Amino acid sequence: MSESTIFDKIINKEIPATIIYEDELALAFNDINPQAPTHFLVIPKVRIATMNDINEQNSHLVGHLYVVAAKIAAELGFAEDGYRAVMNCNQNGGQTVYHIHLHVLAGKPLGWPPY
Ligand code: D5M
Repeated sequence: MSESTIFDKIINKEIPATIIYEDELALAFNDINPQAPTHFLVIPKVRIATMNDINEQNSHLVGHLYVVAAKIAAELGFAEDGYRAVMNCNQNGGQTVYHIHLHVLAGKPLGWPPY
């Protein structure tokens, strides 16, 4: 597993992304391969490779991802209709980028279970 990912390049503005929110801890940008009318990712600026690497020391960053997601949901106007926030972990979870990210999907009724 490499030490950095394409998301570091987005954080450092080395490659373009449609950034919709940024603060000192987190960044949110539109997913390049949207799976819903609205699909963006919320990531911590500090790299945590997978959900398995979340611990007592960095869990405040994960909580912050949810705060940011809910704030954007309110600002973009889909909080009341509803949405899904999901984090994939490792191969069976469908993770492809090893820098944790909260997928936020909205804009239509979403299917469940997700297969
Ligand atoms: O999700 C990784 C997600 O990252 C996947 O939905 C595509 C998205 N992605 C990958 N590269 C980019 C760039 N450059 N901009 C925006 N979105 C991107 P996972 O849960 O790891 O499968």
